[in-house]
Amino acid sequence: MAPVIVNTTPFNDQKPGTSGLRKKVTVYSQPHYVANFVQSIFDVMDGIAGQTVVIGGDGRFYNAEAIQIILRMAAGNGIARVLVGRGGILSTPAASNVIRQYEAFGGIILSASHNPGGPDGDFGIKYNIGNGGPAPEKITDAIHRRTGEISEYRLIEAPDIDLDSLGKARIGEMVVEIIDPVADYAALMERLFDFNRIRALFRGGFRMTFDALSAVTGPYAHEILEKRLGAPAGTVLNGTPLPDFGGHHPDPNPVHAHDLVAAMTGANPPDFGAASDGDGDRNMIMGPNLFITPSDSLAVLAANAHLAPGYAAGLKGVARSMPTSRAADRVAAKLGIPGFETPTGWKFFGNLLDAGMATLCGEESAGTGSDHVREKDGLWAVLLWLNILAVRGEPIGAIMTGHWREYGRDYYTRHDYEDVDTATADALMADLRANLPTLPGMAFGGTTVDAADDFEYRDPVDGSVSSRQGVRVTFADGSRVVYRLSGTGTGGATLRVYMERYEPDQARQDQDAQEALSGLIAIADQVAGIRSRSGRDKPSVIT
Ligand code: VG1
Ligand code: CO
Repeated sequence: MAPVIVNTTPFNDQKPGTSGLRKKVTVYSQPHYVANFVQSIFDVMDGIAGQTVVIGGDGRFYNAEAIQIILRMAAGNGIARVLVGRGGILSTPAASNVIRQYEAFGGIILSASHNPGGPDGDFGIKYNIGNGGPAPEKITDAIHRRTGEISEYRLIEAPDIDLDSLGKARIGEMVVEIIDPVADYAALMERLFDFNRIRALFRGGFRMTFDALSAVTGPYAHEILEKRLGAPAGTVLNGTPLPDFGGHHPDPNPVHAHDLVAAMTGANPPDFGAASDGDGDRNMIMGPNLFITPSDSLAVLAANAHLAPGYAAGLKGVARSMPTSRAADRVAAKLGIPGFETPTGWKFFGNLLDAGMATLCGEESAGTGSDHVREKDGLWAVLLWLNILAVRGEPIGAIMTGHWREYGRDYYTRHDYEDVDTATADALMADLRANLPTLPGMAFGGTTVDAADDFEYRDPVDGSVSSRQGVRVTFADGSRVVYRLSGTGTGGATLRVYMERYEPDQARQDQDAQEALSGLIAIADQVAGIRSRSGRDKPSVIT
């Protein structure tokens, strides 16, 4: 069957950000918008014809419509076989696993992750390469260039495929296989973790709450936590994926995961609480009346990973994104393994994982993962915590406190100023960058600036350089402030300010983070003039 060639003209806004191309549904549903971007991916990915490609998404509004378009286009571009999660569903880590397990050429993941969904919400498309991970910058840059030149796309005209029934169908020559989105992923988790031990933990009365935020992890959590591990029914909250996430903002932080926070606060809360995000790659971890920062979580997981069968041989290295606290570095140093600092976004971990230089990776934004796939993985982090809790037999609060006593505590907070006028945010960053040479030596609130730079990363595997990744200011007392603009938003600009201070004194490790960091928070404002320039007197979100 010959493909139909459709004439088109470029859109000037198809530049992928930190994690794919995210736009409002109203932008994505314009005629040709999905097709232009997807054709640009196919045009850039030499050799994709004749290959297997994986397609799945987080189930948000427009997921199924986009998949039907992409399937016709895949057939029109000579793809031999497409694997699609039933219902169009694949969590991001599950998609990464399917790409690897079936040795696919790559995958197209439909998600705007932690951004809200629904007709007025966001949608996104991301391309992952054959290692299962997000396409590196070289490829996303090439896709963006292609979107500026595109003049036609190809498709095979065919009726919609039934995405809800397992099995095979065809579009022209191309085979479409609808697969179970959970089975392969659950089997991988059983190989990595001691399910018997975790089952025994639950049998002993251990209680947990998992908030799926009406997003993609519901079916995974029901199957793994309640069915395979025997956690009581009701452990999973908001476990049915909904196209608008039931109105939730599917971002697992203390502000948006309010059901989890409510369940974990007060008298007699469960022993352990967790939440994931829209596409299942993030995790939020709580103990009874206790929020564990993602930076601390990465450090504790690195220090204890050997207690899980999949990591019994030890770790090769630990990598964290630049704004993530340095708590993980302290664990790496003690273990005598390398610690890496990469720019924000999971795509920068891929080379380190492929080269066997790092085993665990993490970001302050609630992303943690390992070399089992090439994406961050929310449920994986929850299961690693459960495995550690089962083996150590201590409450999570005691494990956290013990960690601080051993390594010291890196007090940490991130302040987000959302929906700031783009010109204002750009000018603030430009002025910060312009002031970098004069900052060192300047005094602020009892301390002085030690060093200031704009983070540049040189990939140790392929030598590629990524510059302008965020302004870092370190102070003589060892504290640090990082400023960067978000690359995942779809309206205005979001300024992220990351602050941390190391506290080695055991007697001072149990304060509230906002109080412990109040001096540094004031300094961060002084250095960049956030309040005066943005007109905001406080951040929109504090995590
Ligand atoms: C944010 C986070 C970053 C994360 C990215 C994608 O990016 O800060 O750590 O990798 O989202 O996560 P930004 O550019 O907005 O700061 V996900 O779970 O939304 O795919
Ligand atoms: Co996500």
